[in-house]
Amino acid sequence: MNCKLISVPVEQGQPVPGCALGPEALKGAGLADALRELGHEVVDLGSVPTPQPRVVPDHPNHLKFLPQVSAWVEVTAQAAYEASADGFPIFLGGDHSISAGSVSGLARRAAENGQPLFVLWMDAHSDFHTLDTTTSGNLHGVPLAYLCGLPGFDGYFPPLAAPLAQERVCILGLRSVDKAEREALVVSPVRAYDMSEIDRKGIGPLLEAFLDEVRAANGLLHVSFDVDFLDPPLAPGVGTPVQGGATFREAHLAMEMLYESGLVTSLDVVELNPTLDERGRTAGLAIELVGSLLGKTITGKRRAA
Ligand code: 6HN
Ligand code: MN
Ligand code: MN
Ligand code: MN
Repeated sequence: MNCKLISVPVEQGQPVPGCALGPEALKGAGLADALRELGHEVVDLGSVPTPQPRVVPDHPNHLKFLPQVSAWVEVTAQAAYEASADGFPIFLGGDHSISAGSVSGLARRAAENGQPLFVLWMDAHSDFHTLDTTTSGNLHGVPLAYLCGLPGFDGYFPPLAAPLAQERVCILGLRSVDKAEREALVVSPVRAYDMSEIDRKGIGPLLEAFLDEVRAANGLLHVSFDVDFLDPPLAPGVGTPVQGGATFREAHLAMEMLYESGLVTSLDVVELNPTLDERGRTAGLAIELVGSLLGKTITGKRRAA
């Protein structure tokens, strides 16, 4: 695989300083070497340059850094569109607002190629607020709603070349969903699996069913990995930790299954905040998990898909 590292050092979509240092922390902790050891080529495309704020109308809701985040979404979408011409793009955040850009660029590419794009959103949160429903005003809480074409983004976020088909989206790991998000998810075909569902059915069977659908549709699969998917004692270096997250083995199993499926074509790693980390353990675990997603196994043996 030709892995392309694209850094998007944005933290204005969330309230805690330090998240913009995520890409450097992942690279400094050896992400590229870990991928090269697995036999991949790695090119570091550097950082998306900081854009000028976009000119947007005033919004009645209190939204934090809307002109700045909207501009990052626009430039990240363009970077993603260009990078997805070939290879395996890996977007390093930055907060989860960057995925409003990465996924929209990938969706534009997929639509042009006539391929259905599926998205696996691994996250404690659903990020399914619209600009009208967010109560925090933190724009890392809205990317999935935007990508799915929910109303109210026109004029504020860049126009979407191709909204995601909601039935091709699966959220995994939920344990913090706000009231308005819950109301929107209940009437949406987005699959939203919370931790209770994972406890009952197991992460393996839930993920397998989604992968079967991607395979049957001959689709592309983007994985948007919010590090707060993981249980906070394992991964303390995040700005919005929520108790009761995925365990070490659940996370690895998911990544191993994703690799074995052969379906994943791109990845986001977001929300790592190295200033909240404990001696680099969250960055280290994130790198291990990306390794599992890209072919690392315990014994070195391959299992049949
Ligand atoms: N993330 N639902 C909360 C909010 O402020 O809208 C939390 C969002 C967290 C977003 O972790 O990417
Ligand atoms: Mn998120
Ligand atoms: Mn989250
Ligand atoms: Mn639902």
